Amino acid sequence: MTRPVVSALVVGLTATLLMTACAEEGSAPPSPGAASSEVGSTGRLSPTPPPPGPDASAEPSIAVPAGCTDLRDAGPVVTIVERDNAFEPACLVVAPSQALSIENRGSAAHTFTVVDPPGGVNPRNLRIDLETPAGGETNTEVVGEILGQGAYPLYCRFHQVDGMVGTVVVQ
Ligand SMILES: [Cu+2]
Repeated sequence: MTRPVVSALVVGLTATLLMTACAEEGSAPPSPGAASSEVGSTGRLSPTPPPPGPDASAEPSIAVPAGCTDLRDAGPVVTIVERDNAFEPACLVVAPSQALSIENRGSAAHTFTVVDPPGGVNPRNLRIDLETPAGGETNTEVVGEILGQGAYPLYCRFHQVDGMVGTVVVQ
C-alpha cells in the first residue's frame, strides 16, 4: 500500500536513494533516519500554512450588562434616581445626545461618579463626579460631551462600600 507513495515522494532523489527507500519499505519498517528525510522533503514541497489572521475583534464593541435599562428613547434628559443606597436604574444605556438628571430621593447625600474603564475607582480617571444633597437634583451636560461611547463604572463615593454602584453605557 505505501510503496507507491514512498516512490512518488522520493522521485526527485537519486536512484540510489530511491532503491534504498523501496528496499527498506518492502522488506522492513523504514528506519527513523529515512522517515525523517522523507518528511523533510515533503515539508519543503508543501505550501506553507497561512499565518494566523489579524485580530477579528478590531471593530469596537460595547459589552452591555444583562438586564441593563435602555433609556435611549427616554427623551433628551434621562432621570436617574439616587436612594439610600442604590441607583435606579443601576445600569443604564444612554445615547451620546442625552443629558442626565440625577435626583437624590434618599435621606443622605450621594454622588454620581463615573470613571474611565479600566481604571475602576482610580480618581485620576474621573469623568463625572456630582455630589447631590438629600432631596436635591443635579443635571449633567449632554453625555456625548463628557463620555465617549463605552461602558463606564458608576458609583457613589460615599456608599460604594455599601454596594451603591452601577454602570453607564453610552451607545
Ligand atoms: Cu451614596
